[in-house]
Amino acid sequence: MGLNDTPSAERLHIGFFGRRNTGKSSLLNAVTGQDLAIVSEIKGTTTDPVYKAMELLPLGPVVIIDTPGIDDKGHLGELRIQKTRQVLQKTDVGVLVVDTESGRTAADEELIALFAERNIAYLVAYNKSDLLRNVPEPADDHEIYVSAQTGFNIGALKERIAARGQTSGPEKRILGDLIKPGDIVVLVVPIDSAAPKGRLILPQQQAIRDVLESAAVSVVVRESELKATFDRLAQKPALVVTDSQAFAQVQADTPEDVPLTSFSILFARYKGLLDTALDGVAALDSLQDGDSVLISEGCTHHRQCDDIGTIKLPRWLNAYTGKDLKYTWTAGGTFPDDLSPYKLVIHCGGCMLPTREMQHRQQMANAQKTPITNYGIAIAQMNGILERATKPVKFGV
Ligand SMILES: Nc1nc2c(ncn2[C@@H]2O[C@H](COP(=O)(O)OP(=O)(O)OP(=O)(O)O)[C@@H](O)[C@H]2O)c(=O)[nH]1
Ligand SMILES: [Mg+2]
Repeated sequence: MGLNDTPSAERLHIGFFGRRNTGKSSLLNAVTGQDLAIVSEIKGTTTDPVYKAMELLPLGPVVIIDTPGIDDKGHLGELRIQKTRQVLQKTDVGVLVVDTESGRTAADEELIALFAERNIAYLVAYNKSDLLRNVPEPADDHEIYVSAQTGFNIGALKERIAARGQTSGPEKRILGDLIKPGDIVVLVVPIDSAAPKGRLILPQQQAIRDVLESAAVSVVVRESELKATFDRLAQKPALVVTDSQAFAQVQADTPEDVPLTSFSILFARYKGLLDTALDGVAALDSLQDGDSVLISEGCTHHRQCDDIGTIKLPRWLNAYTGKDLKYTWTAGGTFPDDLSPYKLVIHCGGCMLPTREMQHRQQMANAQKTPITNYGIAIAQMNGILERATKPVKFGV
């Protein structure tokens, strides 16, 4: 991924759902103005979800998702629901496409219930309204009458999707709100055998970008060069941000009066996950012999995270707690519905998962009263520097 690409997790994900043949694929083509999806009069043309990243005005960078139609039997069936849930994990705005002539059915109501369950903003698009003699007034602002065929109301639909997708509140920053123009921020990036060849990982890229936007100065170093860097800088850094894996050395080499935090803490805050993760980490100190810990990763292809999750974390946890713990691992889109077997869930930072999905996993854990924290915060706790590392985000620098 290049620096100029909007990361997938940051794009607005728009999913088209509905019964077979209602015109989901046609509507997707109309909205994007491109022939992306195959359309036919045969029911069940789209067989698997299709994801397409693109720039779409007035929405900006988006991912458009076409989904297979659900059947007309009025009941989604367990497998369909499972498949739909997988797409819903990634969906920010759901467009339920209904054939205007046949209207809404029980299957549509089930889909609406699934949107509601996950707090997903949705619209009901009554398609094929070219076949109606009179287009009725929508019942409420969830509904819109459209025609993929004639283009009727397609512009309005896009605007409504944009309105639904807008997150309220002030724009969130990774660290830009903590620093001033001209500040020096030292970013500590270990380059070990598990680091990706030839590039930086996404959170590092995003942090550098945010420093640039603040007209501040980023100095990017390995932990082995940190000490010498302090000696050379004429201006005291406003903040040091480290990869959690290098905590031990970085905290030793960073003068007490220089604020120190980690990428994982900054991103947990950015995604609204920090408070729960800080509550959850307390469970580390009450683990007993035989307790089970779930270690969850958001993707399946990050060697660096894999190395931390499967090897380093268990080793550190065993040493820190002195207990005989049992470990379970999950990776990628899977996350257990039932968390009751676990005394603690330690999740990766989720840099490749949509924020919505990370929040959903936290909510599941909260609802089941299972403590949940993340890799970086657990590592800070085990290194005895959680208090120091959270100070900059709690009290500023
Ligand atoms: N009259 C009319 N026909 C439409 C409209 N939109 C789609 N169709 C027709 O409806 C049929 C199904 O369209 P698709 O876009 O393949 O429907 P789909 O919901 O993606 O279907 P599956 O992938 O099979 O679930 C095709 O014959 C389209 O030409 C519309 O706005 N008006
Ligand atoms: Mg289709």
